[in-house]
Amino acid sequence: MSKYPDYVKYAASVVPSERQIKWQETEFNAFVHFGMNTFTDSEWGNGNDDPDLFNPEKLNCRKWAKLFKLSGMNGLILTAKHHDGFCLWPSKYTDYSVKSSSWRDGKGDVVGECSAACKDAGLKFGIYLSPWDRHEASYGSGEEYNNFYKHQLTELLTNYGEIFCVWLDGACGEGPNGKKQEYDWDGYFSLIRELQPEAAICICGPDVRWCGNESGVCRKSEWSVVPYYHSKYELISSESQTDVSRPPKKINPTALDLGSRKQIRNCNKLIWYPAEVDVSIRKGWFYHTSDDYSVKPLTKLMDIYYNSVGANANLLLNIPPMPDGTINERDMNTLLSMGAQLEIDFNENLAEGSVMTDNNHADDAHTAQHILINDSEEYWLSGDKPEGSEIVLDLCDEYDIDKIVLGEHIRTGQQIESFSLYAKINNKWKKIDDGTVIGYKRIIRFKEMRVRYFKLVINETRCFATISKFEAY
Ligand code: FUL
Repeated sequence: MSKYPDYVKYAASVVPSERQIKWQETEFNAFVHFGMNTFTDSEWGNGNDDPDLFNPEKLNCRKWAKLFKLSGMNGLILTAKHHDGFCLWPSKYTDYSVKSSSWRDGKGDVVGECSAACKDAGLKFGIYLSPWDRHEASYGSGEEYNNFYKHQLTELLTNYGEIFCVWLDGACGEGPNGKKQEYDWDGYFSLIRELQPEAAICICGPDVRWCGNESGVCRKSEWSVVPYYHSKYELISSESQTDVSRPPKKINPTALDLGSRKQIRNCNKLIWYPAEVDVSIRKGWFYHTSDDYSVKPLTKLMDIYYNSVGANANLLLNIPPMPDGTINERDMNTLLSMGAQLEIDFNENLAEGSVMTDNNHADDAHTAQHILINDSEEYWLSGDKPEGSEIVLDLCDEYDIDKIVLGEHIRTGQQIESFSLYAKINNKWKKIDDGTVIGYKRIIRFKEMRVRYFKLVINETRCFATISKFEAY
């Protein structure tokens, strides 16, 4: 009889879809909250503002895209429509859009300009389309509104090239007497799948999980395999924001562990549901002059990066443009220094061209040396008894190192449950760190030390173990 309980074997067999892998590989993306709220100095507009207020005189999405690219980002998600219902593209299905403003004589299209700018800059492009719509008269009617929403989705998913992500949030601030709309989530999802099969449906959707707060942190152990019910839209909506003045700052203390053995033991359906951390560079999601002094400093942004991208989650950092359509100098300078810092931090992988050995591998095609081949399909795979496996990295000389980057070959699932990292100091192995989740990426930071050898020990796994990244900086 196998030593692994069935529920562990089941968890070990859950793998990501290709679209989830592609999404995960984007790692760090920009969120752009821009719309009517930008001009009314608000966060949640009521849907009754004059379209003429929308007038971003100096809008040039190429400048946004260039800045985000220089900041180390790989994609951009634009709020095509926020809760107030004002559309940044000339939708055929409502007049509450750019076409009713005198901006560019009603011929402007922010979504079009932004998607073209992203394409040119080599960024992926995604859309946020708020299901909650405070302007649309059919909102609350049920089917009529669902059809309206699907028409808008269709416009966005057919006219603007490849979309890598559709970001749906569950926020709704309708009070007890407000209009309640029964969203046809399943209908939305199948339409997205039909029109853009590669697009990840995030947050109120089956592909990507919200980390549970808006302050830029994820869990210490951010499992990608979690009980299926975490992806149920009723649950996600019920936990979403209902009050504009109270953005969720902390992860619900009862939801700090989603995927350990304890959480999955009695669960009959599991899902690959990786986490995303969304946070604004400023206090608000939209631009407010009064937030100009709340721009997060570089050190904070770098911590957020290491605690998300470095902890098996993607980072979606919001940068809200000003009413003239440009990005404030403070945000711009901080972002540029973040891009430069990332370049410095990951300037040269000193593990390249070095030697990796192991005490256990499945076959000759999966020895530790395969980790060093620059191809995500080359990886180390444990043989029998993965617990206690060791991989030794020999840098062939001593270097000053302060970061090790590890990654599992997630295409074969998430397996590692506990690991330890050692460095050889004065001929003795010294433990640098212990951890649980590695997943797609785990960055371990420590005080700089002069080292030639590192050793990774796999203490516990689900059914086997893989490593596809072991880098030193
Ligand atoms: C929330 C919204 O209510 C906020 O305004 C913002 O768009 C955030 C990203 O999602 O649910």
